[in-house]
Amino acid sequence: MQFIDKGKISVRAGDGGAGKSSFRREKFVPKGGPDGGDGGHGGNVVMVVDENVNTLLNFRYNRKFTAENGAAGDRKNQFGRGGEDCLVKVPLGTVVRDAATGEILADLAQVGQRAIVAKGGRGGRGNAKFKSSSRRAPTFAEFGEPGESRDLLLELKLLADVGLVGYPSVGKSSLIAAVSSARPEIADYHFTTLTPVLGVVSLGYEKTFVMADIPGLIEGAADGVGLGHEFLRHIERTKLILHVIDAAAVDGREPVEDFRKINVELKRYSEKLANLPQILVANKTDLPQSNEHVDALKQLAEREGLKFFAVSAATHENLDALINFVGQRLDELAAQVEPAQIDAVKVFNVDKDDDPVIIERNDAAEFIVRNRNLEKIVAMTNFDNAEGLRRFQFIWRMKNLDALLKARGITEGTTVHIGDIEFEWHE
Ligand SMILES: Nc1nc2c(ncn2[C@@H]2O[C@H](COP(=O)(O)OP(=O)(O)OP(=O)(O)O)[C@@H](O)[C@H]2O)c(=O)[nH]1
Ligand SMILES: [Mg+2]
Repeated sequence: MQFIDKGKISVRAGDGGAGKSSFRREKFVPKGGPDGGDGGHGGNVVMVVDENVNTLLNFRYNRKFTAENGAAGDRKNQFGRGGEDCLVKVPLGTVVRDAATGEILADLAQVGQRAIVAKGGRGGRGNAKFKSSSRRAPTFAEFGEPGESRDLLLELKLLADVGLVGYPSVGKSSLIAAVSSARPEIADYHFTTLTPVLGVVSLGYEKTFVMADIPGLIEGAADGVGLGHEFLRHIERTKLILHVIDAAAVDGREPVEDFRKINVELKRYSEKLANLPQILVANKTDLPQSNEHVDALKQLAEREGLKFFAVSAATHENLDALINFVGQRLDELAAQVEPAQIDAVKVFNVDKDDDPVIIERNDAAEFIVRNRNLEKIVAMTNFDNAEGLRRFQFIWRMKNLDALLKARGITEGTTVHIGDIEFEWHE
């Protein structure tokens, strides 16, 4: 659809800080215990809905967002400082997808809403954490866990400010065509409009609002009769409803009765929809037979406390007054908006429960072991330290990797790659 704005960005969360390996050194304490502190947590990349951002334009020039790394731990059990989060400001209505899988990670529909799209790495544990009854002086400390990184697709769904509702053929599509550049199909049979259409209405320099035209409603719409309730959700998030009525009663309809019936359907569909402010728009006033109904509709609007406009989509009579009033009402409604209820921060983690060990061979007949958990441990292990190496070997045995490699025909001295490291395999 023409109103979808798109962007592609890369995000990288901060790595956890390295844990420290050190020992207490005090006067009169010749052999102090391990006192290396943990590294700090890496910063997250967080999307936040900002009402001052209206488009995804910024992401065409700025495509990389990186959060700060955690600081390393230090002696005397000092923990490293956590890395700062990286905040990415996006417009209301942004949908965030994982570029690799297409999976929707976040649907940001409220001002202030936040979503963590890349999680910072855990800080590495200092050697103080590895002390146990059997290992009183561990020299081993972990490196920090690498932060998540991923490519994201951003999509901005244009949310309509105003929705048009009414019976079929009352002139909803004619109205949107008259006030915007939208060009929906218009015809003298029912259900001409089959899918929602959005139109941007301009009120002079830099001031616009978005109007949504939906298929006509009939009795039973809330139950799915006609084109039904599927389309009502498109206007549930609008701020204002233009209730369009055929004042000329071209179909031999009863205009006042139509107004009631449509409102019953709206209410049956959702209380929220029924409670949206409405403006009553009597259309087709260019036709002489409208005269007898316009007064009745005007009185109806007075009784209901609604603003009333008698217009003609065909001759554009009174349409300027209508859209100027709508623009003004929208400004007022925006000013009195209650502080957004902000959803709890959602965390989207690439770590899945299923983490299979995958063994592949490269062109040089070397072995490549893929396993997210193991790769993470490789990144966090200091292999120059004998204890770190032993710990890695322990996890290696736990995952039964020797047997898996042997089943694939590994021989003495063959190179094995895991993440960034490689080593020679020996029985
Ligand atoms: N005379 C006159 N005819 C109008 C006016 N507005 C719409 N019409 C006619 O009414 C018929 C229906 O108009 P549409 O705009 O397609 O009505 P709609 O409400 O979108 O109808 P659905 O999409 O079927 O729900 C068409 O033949 C239009 O030309 C008007 O102001 N004056
Ligand atoms: Mg239509």
